[in-house]
Amino acid sequence: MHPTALFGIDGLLSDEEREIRATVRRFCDTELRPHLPEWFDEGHLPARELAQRLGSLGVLGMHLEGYGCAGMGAVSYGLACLELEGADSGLRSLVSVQGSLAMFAIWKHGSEEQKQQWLPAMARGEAIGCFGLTEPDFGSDPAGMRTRARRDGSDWILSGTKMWITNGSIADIAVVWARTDDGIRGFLVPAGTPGFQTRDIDRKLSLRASVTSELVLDEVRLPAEAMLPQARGLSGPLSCLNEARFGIVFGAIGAALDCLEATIDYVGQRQVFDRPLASYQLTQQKLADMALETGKALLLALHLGRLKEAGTITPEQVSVGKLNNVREAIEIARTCRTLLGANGITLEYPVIRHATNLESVLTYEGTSEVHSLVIGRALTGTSAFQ
Ligand code: TGC
Ligand code: FAD
Repeated sequence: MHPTALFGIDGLLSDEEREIRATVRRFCDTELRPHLPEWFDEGHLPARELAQRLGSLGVLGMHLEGYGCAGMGAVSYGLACLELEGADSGLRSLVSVQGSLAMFAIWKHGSEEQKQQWLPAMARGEAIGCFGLTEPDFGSDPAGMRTRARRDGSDWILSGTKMWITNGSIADIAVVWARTDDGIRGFLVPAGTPGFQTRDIDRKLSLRASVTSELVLDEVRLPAEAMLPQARGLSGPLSCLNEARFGIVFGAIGAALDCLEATIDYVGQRQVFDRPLASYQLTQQKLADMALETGKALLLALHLGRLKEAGTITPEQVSVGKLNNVREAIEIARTCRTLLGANGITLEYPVIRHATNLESVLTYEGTSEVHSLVIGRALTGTSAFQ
């Protein structure tokens, strides 16, 4: 029995949602899964080619309305993230950063000209975006950012460094957040603008099938219309994070389920002390606990998806989902690894790849500690960040 069948999850989905899930699943099975061990091993992703295939699939900015985007519901988007992250967190990251961070920033905060210029091409995967908020010294606390934008006539001059930026070196357009005399503002920086350089972060042991880069802005001159007119203050970038965090609420379950499915299969085959590993009570207890946490996480994700579709979801509720589901997913990946024994440390099985990927997922889009403190602040009315 599939772990989600224990919870009757399919009955909670519409025909269209099940169809989207099946379509993305087929894409992952045929176009991604066969290549992932190699991409992960080599630390290389054919991102530009994949972006176009993901654009044809219709998942880039799929939850946005207009400008060539599919205008799907939140649950459909979540299920696509679940399937993609079931293949690899790096693939979900590519889609999250494109649709929920870069495209959403332009869709929500951009001018009509910026939307027309970038969104249709980004939805097709012909233009790739990245989102530069984090800096070397300011990750959890982006309010401290040092990247600065100053006026020179009607132009803007940007200087600073952004760190850990997904898709950074392959992006055609970078959404860069910078401090101005008027507070934090967002800017669209096209690749190749003089003074703008990127450098990939190599030797990662997590999210190896994903491009992660440093962005260096050295007196980058931009026209006035490069600024996102509707974003003012830290709430601008944080509003985008809500979108990407929501995708992770679903995505993390995909990684957990992929581990669990591989492990259920493995313990049925593996003989220890002359019996299948599946026949031992300790094994079954681990499997039952993991199935419970996976199903509970999926129910939580679906509930948050319905709140999002109703337009009532709050950032604190997204924090509840991100904290719980990533924390449980990483625990499940580690437990699955124990059941696979030594085989669990190789790329022959997806488990160690998901486990190491989830270390990044636990950290990015707000660390588990940041989300605990967001929830603590909501419960007590007192901020413990400082
Ligand atoms: P705080 O005083 O709480 O808020 C400042 C202003 O922002 C508003 N706000 C939000 N608005 C929308 N959504 C949210 N989630 C919001 N949280 C806060 C708030 O109302 C206020 O607005 P206003 O109008 O009154 O000025 O700010 P703070 O400095 O105390 O910080 C709060 C904190 C720590 C929660 C925030 O800084 C935070 O979330 N830090 C974590 C940073 C983070 O998550 N970075 C992610 C970078 S992108 C990334 O990791 C991509 S990974 C790739 C992938 O997704 O695959
Ligand atoms: P720090 O903020 O230095 O945190 C270190 C530790 O201190 C953590 O455990 C943290 O929880 C804890 N901590 C921090 N503040 C407190 C506190 N007040 N109380 C208690 N504990 C605290 N960023 C982008 O802008 N765009 C991207 O596309 C992007 N992609 C990423 C891709 C990858 C693979 C990774 C790993 C990161 C990416 N990031 C991106 C950056 C990511 O968002 C940051 O790493 C994250 O926000 C944490 O910041 P930090 O690494 O500087 O850790």
